[in-house]
Amino acid sequence: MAETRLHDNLVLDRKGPIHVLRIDRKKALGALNFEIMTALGDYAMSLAADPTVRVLVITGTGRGFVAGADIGGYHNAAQTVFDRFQRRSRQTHDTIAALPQITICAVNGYALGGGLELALCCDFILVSETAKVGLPEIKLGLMPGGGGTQRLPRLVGPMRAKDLILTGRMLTAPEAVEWGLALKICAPDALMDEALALADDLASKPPIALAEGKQVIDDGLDTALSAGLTLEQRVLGALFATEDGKEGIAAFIEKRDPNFKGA
Ligand code: CO8
Repeated sequence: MAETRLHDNLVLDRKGPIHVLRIDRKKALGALNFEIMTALGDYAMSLAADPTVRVLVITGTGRGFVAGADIGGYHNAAQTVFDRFQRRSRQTHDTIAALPQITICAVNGYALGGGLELALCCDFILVSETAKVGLPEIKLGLMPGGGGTQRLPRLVGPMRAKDLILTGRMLTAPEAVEWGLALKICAPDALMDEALALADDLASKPPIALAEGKQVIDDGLDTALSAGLTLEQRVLGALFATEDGKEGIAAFIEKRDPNFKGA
C-alpha cells in the first residue's frame, strides 16, 4: 500500500495498475473548493499521461462523497471568483471524463451538485446503500454548472434529468440504480471491495482494447449513428492488427489463457 497525500483533502493509494483517489474532507461532507478542484484536475492531467495505470477509483470519506461545491466559499464572493471556479471545474471534469483509464466512482454517501457531476464524469458509478444523489442547485437559486444539465440527460434521459434538476430532490441508492444512474448498490462495508473487484477485472483486460472500447462508446454518443458505426469498424480493424488481438484469438483456439501485453 503506497498512500500519498496530493493535497490536504486528497489521498492517493497506488495499487499497481489501479489508483484509488479519496476525497478526504469529512467535516464538510467532501465539499469541493477551488484548491481541491485544482488538485483533482492536476492529478487527472498527470494520470492521463501514465500508461502504467489502467483503472482509477474515486471515493470519499465518511457520510459524504462530495456534497457539492463549497457553498461557504461563494457567500458574497465576487463574480470573477465564481467564474474562476466554474472555469476550473470545467477543466477538471473534462479531463476526468476524457481519461484513457477506466474510471469507477464509489459513492459512499452524499453526491450532490458538483459531487454528482464528478461521478457523472466516470465510466461506472457504484453506490453504497447509504448514498444519496442529486443536483440541488435550484434550491440556491442556481442550476448545475459542472456538466449536470448535459451529462445527466445523456445517462438517464431528459425527463428524469429535469426531475432532479428542476425539483432539486435527492434519489436514494436503489432509485439511482433503478434509473440507470448507478451500476450497482453495495453494502457500505463492501463498497470498496466491490469497486476494487471491478477494477481488478478491468485491469486484467487487454489494455488497448479496453481504452479503445471506452473511447468509441464515448465518441459515438457525441456523433450520428452512421459515423459512430464507421468509427467502430475502423477501430476494430486496428485492434485485429494488434499483438493482443492475435494473442486473444490464438489463446481461444489453443484453449489456454491469453497473455495480453498491451501491444
Ligand atoms: N459546501 C460547504 N459545506 C457543506 C456543504 C457544501 N456543499 N454541504 C455540507 N456542508 C457542511 C455543512 O455546512 C456542515 O458544516 P458544519 O458542521 O460546520 O455546520 C457539515 O457539512 C455537515 O452538514 P449538515 O450539518 O448540513 O449535515 P446534514 O446531515 O444535516 O445534511 C446535506 C446533509 C443534506 C448534504 C446538507 O449538508 C446539504 O444540503 N448540503 C448542501 C448540498 C448542496 O446544495 N450542494 C450543491 C452545492 S452547489 C454545487 O455543487 C454547484 C454549483 C457551483 C457554484 C458554487 C456556488 C455555491
